[in-house]
Amino acid sequence: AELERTFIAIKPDGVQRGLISEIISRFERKGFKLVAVKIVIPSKDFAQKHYHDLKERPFFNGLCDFLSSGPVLAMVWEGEGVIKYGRKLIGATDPQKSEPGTIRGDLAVVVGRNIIHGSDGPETAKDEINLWFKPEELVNYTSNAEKLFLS
Ligand code: YYY
Ligand code: MG
Repeated sequence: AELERTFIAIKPDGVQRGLISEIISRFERKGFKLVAVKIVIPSKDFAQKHYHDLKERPFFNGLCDFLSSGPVLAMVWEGEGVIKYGRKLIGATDPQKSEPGTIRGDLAVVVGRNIIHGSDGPETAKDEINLWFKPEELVNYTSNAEKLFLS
């Protein structure tokens, strides 16, 4: 299977609410593999880079203020279909519309505090991984579990 990676971040509200282990466990139990992780407080300038696609939107400034307001848990997850399926685990952008069973559906109520970010496609995944991590921060390894379920 193709090596596929996505950028996932627990935003300051998710970190402050103590949801790190809950969120990591959902990706881990699914069978995805954690290949990079760090906790950082991004600068506002960095947050603007991360969300540059949204700079024309009315909520852009508040969004960037919020992302830079406290610790963010930045991660790279690897696995077959992880970009698209990661978005499925996360749920719709507006937690009012996220299905129960998804991270936002189960754990969030308002769009401005939806606790988690996930790359929305292969190009953004590559760009966001490169923005948040140096290549040497990504770990290449084969998990014992993937030997069982990948042929
Ligand atoms: O990728 P995703 O996080 O699901 O949504 P985006 O459309 O990329 O927006 C990024 C971020 O912006 C969203 O997670 C919350 C915030 N936001 C907002 O505050 N108000 C909106 N109407 C739309 C998005
Ligand atoms: Mg997005």
